[in-house]
Amino acid sequence: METIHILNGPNLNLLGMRETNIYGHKTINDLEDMCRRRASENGFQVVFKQTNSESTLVDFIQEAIGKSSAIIINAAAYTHTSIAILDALKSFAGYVVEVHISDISKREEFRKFSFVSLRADLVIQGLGLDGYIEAIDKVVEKKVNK
Ligand code: CA2
Repeated sequence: METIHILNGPNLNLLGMRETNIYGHKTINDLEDMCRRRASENGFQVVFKQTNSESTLVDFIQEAIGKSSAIIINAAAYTHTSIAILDALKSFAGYVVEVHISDISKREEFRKFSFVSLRADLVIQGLGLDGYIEAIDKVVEKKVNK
């Protein structure tokens, strides 16, 4: 069975607990359940991780190399700052989908630039947690159309 790595960066463990006006009421556990369900309905298994640490996020990306056909990543604030995460993603040969819960193009100036976008094959933003489901669907489509 093919695997998708779904990787989440800093503070996303607080989903559903704070800033619900921006990020909604569902928790990271709800998100993990939603992703696992959608992936398994389509014959994929999921490695789902969250970390507050930049270096651990780099480690998670490296773990996907040779194991997963796709990475779905919400690098959270590291999106806007991390060349290390960009470099790690460049070492991964599979399909990369960048997801943001909010629409970063419509928020503060400092959120408008994304290092992750320099490697991502697809960017999905502003769809709330449904953006992750959309990302899984795109990975599935990509495989079907191969
Ligand atoms: O919209 C997104 O998904 C972001 O990646 C979320 C990041 C933010 O830094 C990016 O600019 C856009 C922040 C994640 C923090 O998530 C929280 C969730 C609930 C409560 C507090 C923070």
